[in-house]
Amino acid sequence: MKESFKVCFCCVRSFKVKTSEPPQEIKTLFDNYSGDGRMSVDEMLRFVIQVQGEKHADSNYVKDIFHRLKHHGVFHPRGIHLEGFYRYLLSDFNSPLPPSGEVINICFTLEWTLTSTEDLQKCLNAVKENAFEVSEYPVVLTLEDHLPPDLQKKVAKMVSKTFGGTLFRCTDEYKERFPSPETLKNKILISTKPPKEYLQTQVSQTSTTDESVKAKKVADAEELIQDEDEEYVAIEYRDLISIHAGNRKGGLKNCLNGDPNRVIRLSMSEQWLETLAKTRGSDLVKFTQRNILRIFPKTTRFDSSNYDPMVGWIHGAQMVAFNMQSHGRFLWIMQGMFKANGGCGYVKKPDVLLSNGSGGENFDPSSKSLQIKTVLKVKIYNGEGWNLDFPQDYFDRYSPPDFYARIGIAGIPLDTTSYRTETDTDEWFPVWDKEFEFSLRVPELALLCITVKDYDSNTQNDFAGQTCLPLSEIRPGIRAVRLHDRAGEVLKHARLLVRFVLEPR
Ligand SMILES: [Ca+2]
Ligand SMILES: [Ca+2]
Ligand SMILES: [Ca+2]
Repeated sequence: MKESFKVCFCCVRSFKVKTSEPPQEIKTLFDNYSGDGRMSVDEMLRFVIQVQGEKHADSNYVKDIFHRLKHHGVFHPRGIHLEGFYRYLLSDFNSPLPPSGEVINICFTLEWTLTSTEDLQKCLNAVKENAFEVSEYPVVLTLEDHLPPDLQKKVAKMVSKTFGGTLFRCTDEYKERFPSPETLKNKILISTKPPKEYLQTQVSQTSTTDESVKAKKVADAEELIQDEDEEYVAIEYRDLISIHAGNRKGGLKNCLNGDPNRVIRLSMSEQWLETLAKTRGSDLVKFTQRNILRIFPKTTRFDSSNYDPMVGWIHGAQMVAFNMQSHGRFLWIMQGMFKANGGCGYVKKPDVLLSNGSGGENFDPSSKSLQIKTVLKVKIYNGEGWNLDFPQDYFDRYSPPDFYARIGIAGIPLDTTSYRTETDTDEWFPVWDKEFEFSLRVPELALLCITVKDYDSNTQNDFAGQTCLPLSEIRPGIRAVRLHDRAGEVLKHARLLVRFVLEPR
């Protein structure tokens, strides 16, 4: 078959069209695990256990796979052919992450002005109705308010009445130690105060392009900030607050000292974090063992771009605030991280951040002496599906796309690295057959990031899909890696066939 691109009235370029074909290694595996060109349930079970590493699989599991393949029209009662086997490998039910319940992403953008308590009531009702739709884990509501005491009382009443028993109230037993998300299941927590970063974000979203006007607005906004401990906070309102914001009056130098008598939430800008990470990495880790650390974007990000969330996570920061409206690598890393734990929105910190070394020392993500713990081998065989997701001339006007893949690790500095495949020129079904090896010191904190692009010699390469996967949950074996668009929405067809091997050292 041929594919034609019309260049002008009289000129047409034609390209031979291949289809998605099983790579040689897949054919060999099929031969090894099948007799007379068909793979039976028992043979498939052996493959699933030995190659895919699914030790607990049984024949019902394989029968279920066969059943699902019926919809692809590649099923035979006595076993599957090579085509069926290849379709199984590339199918949605052969994901590199463990199967989880369907996750619905709910994103609220709420703007409430003082003029209407009706709107607030609507918001509170919406939160109440949907808070535990996806997971039972707690919902933290940060009230970005600037209210006089009489209105605080009013809000306190509304919040208490709406949420009733689901509202978590911080009793004395929790003053020195935050309860775990497990204990807080089905609870709503209120966090304040009107954080500086909120005001700054508001300023940064104003339409003016005059930097001096913006700087003035930032200064004005900062002056408006009231300390949470100031007396005029209504008692009813204070009682609702279960996560108390600490203040940063001690400055950069003293902010990590903490308070032995109570746990706090500290908000710090990405710049503070970067400065502290350079010289006081293990102090940050220690601070976040007891307290909550929240990172927010620096005020000069007027374009709502994002910063690298890894810096916060590898130091144990529990909340890393993001601009969800701007796309790019850092947003993909954020989305990748939260694919873990069934996509419920909470990811447990690895032990390395919670426990101390034999000498009582805290983990330092920038240490140069960390030992290699795991070697990850990733083989990218090929890819398919772009011809179904994109128009013929989407990537190149007069020829099929020239795909290459970039594959890398986001993690602690020593683990962070990336490689790329060769470019497969003029091919909708790229074949790379290339293996990459990663030596990892802290695999618990690593994400595997893959981006596919169309190579262009004269212009910027075109984006063709991406994914980030939490390494801690990657299932070994040959897997179908689905790709997502810039915003993180999964593409319907585009996917890669990839083999993962994890070797402990
Ligand atoms: Ca192009
Ligand atoms: Ca091309
Ligand atoms: Ca191209």
